[in-house]
Amino acid sequence: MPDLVAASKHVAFVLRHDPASVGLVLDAHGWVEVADLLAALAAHGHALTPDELDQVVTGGDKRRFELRDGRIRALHGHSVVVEPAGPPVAPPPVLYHGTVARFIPAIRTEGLLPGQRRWVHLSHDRATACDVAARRGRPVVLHVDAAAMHTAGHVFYWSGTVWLTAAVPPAYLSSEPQRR
Ligand code: HQG
Repeated sequence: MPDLVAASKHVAFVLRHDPASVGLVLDAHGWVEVADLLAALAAHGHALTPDELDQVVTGGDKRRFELRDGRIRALHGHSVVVEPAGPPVAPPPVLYHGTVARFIPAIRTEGLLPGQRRWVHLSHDRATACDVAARRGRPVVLHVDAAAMHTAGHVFYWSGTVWLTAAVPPAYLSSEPQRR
């Protein structure tokens, strides 16, 4: 039985960043045939059974993958260029971004940029943003005026777990009051 967290990380790596590492090519929306993925993983020493892949998709702490009609794709996190998972959606008025203090000076100047990824990832609630930030250190949560961005023509996508947008200019960001 493989470690399902490690398996999930590897499947995420393949479907988000480097399908060629196991000889796969994704379609424009990031899909690949499940049978092709399982064969490619097995051929590269990362064999998973269909049941184990199901557990990777349905288990874990959050929804990262979509299985449909015998195909699978990552829903967020891509660095490879793929079309967004769905059509543009009007966002809630406020979204949240969890980061850490060392990035704040650059974020104040440049806004939120996707960096290595295809999209900037935003959270629908503060608690989720804290969890995202805690991967890197003590969380700093920024509020995003998504309503104003939407009015100004910025496009948002909902992956089912995270909100995606191309970039967030600094004018739409605000810090929370300091808590003691
Ligand atoms: C920061 C995980 C300097 C940004 C999470 C973040 C999420 C800047 C880091 C998903 C900046 C990028 C994505 C700027 C942004 N200057 N730093 N102008 N703009 N940053 O990992 O949002 O578990 O690429 O604040 O839960 O942390 O993998 O993005 O700290 O949903 O499914 O640059 O990844 O999902 O880091 O995380 P990331 P993220 P999974």
